[in-house]
Amino acid sequence: MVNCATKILQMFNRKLLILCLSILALGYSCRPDSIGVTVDNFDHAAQALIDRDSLIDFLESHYYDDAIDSVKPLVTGATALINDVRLIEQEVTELEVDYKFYFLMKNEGTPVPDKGFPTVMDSVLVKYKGQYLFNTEDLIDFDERTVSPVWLTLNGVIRGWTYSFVNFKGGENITVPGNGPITYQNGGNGVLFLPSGLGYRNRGTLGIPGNVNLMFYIELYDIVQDTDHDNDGVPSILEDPDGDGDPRNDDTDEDNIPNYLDFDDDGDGILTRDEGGVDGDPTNDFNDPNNPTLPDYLNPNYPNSGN
Ligand SMILES: [Ca+2]
Ligand SMILES: [Ca+2]
Ligand SMILES: [Ca+2]
Ligand SMILES: [Ca+2]
Repeated sequence: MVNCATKILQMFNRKLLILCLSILALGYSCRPDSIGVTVDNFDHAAQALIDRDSLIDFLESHYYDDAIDSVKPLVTGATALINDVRLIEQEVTELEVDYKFYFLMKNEGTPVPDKGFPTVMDSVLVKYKGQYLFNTEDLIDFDERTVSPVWLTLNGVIRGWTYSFVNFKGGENITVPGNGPITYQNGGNGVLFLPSGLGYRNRGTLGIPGNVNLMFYIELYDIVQDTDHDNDGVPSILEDPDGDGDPRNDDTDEDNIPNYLDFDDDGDGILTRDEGGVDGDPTNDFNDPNNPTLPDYLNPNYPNSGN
């Protein structure tokens, strides 16, 4: 946390600070090397199987009541969530464990202007309400934000959120200029059903026990397209030189600051944004004849030496 705070102060980036505090509110530190995850001897694969069964039990024994926008115990004549045509199942591998998670897609979202889907690194403006499944019957509220939306960044929240929100789009900002509350219409809207392994895992967090499945009512209002955490001209989603889709694990100059938070990605003393040529885009400059496929901003030998 000391490193994180120092970096944030160095960045003088108020928005990032707000994001970081929001992440902390969700029970996560912003240590970039291991966001919310600690190595332990817990059998996460076994827990994933337990969670898979209990999530399916829950989806078989509950339904979504459209009239009151609420998940309720199944009643005669209602369609169980597991059979609801709006329920989508996805699989993901996280830290070498296979997980299934589910979401009820009520509305995908109709953004105006069209910003498309967020990436796993983008900032999102959301409203949500969270509950955890105490058992297959009982839901416990642990969080509620129904008054005003909050900005979060999808690389810094529980992984179930990261993987779910990329399926939704934002809406249209209809806030009255000058004095109105922030108001959106036609945003993405759904309910997430997440195994503990994509939530707070075996450790839990403030107010949430370990090994509990989570349910969230979510609304996605807006996104920051091509979120650029370090404002160096390279969108965070592209600061992924190893190409595994996860920019959190890339640190070209090995200074313990991942590239997406690093102003000088190759550590050559020249800021990445100053290695972007006339168009300001660092991703399309390849000037080292000895290494013509490596962009200058990731090449510590260009332009300083070795040429
Ligand atoms: Ca960047
Ligand atoms: Ca990566
Ligand atoms: Ca960078
Ligand atoms: Ca540099």
